[in-house]
Amino acid sequence: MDKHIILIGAPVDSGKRNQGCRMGPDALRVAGLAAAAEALGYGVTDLGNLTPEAADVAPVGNPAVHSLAETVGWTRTLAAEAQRAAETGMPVFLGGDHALSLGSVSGMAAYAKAQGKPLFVLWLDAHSDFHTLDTTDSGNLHGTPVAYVTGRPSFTPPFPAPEAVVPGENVCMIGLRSVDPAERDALEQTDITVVDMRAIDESGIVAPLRAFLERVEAAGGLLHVSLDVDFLEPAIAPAVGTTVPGGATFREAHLVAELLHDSGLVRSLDLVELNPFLDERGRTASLMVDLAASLLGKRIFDRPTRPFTGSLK
Ligand code: 4U7
Ligand code: MN
Ligand code: MN
Ligand code: MN
Repeated sequence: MDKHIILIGAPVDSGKRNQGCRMGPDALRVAGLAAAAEALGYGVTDLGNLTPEAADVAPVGNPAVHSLAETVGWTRTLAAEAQRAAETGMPVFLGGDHALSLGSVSGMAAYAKAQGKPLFVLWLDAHSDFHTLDTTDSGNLHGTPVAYVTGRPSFTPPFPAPEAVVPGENVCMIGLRSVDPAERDALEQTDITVVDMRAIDESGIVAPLRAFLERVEAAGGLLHVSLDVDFLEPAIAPAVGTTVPGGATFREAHLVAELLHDSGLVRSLDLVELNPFLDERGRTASLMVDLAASLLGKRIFDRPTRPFTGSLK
């Protein structure tokens, strides 16, 4: 298991109106994800691109919600695949828009529960994705997965009741800079850790990440990382429909990935919201692959993790 990666193509494009994320999994493959993992000593199994099971759902109260049946189908398919794949390796979900995390995270939560361990979730995103079916004005379901997996109301039915709910105290969001008022009000009622860009600017990105990782470690938890392209500064990662200025820099993002690797805690990963239709010569796909490689152990110098003191020996 330790050094085995299962690539799960999840060309989910139902979570928002602008299309193109369905091309994400293949762009991540073309950018060399499997080869990068193999170069780091991992065995790689690629399950190819999945298709959502058919779902028949009654309409919900909020008329803005769209592509509901397709998203429910994806959630069932991906939750089941997460549990299966986790038995043999580290599932890496190739998105696809962020609606895929309705399935990947709920599936990993069910897997963790079966292992008798708590699931923790690190949400790297400009957005909190904390809308319920009732509060979303856009009706875009890629803005809802954290609400679903933490057990907020409104989802069930039509979504399957999660086998295991992720407690808010097990969730840490880093990179926030676009949170809707309804999301903010709801977040304030939870124990979710929120690290917005202002906090990062004032205190740096390392301290809050380390504090969270220490909690995961102390609890003997499994960590799922969900990386939304819009976590990154749009100038370096343009291939996303929901750009918000002021994102994580190249260096911050790599540092996060390297610290995650060093923690040894990451059990599963989403790479989401890549829209290759909006990319420039593949640079966003390449950056996402490079970050995944850092998270899997790629480093510039093979050296102890203590700070550089003037000698590489
Ligand atoms: B993403 C938004 F209104 N909150 O609900 C919404 F700002 O997965 C954006 O993080 C959601 O990219 C973004 O539509 C979802 C909007
Ligand atoms: Mn998101
Ligand atoms: Mn986002
Ligand atoms: Mn987005």
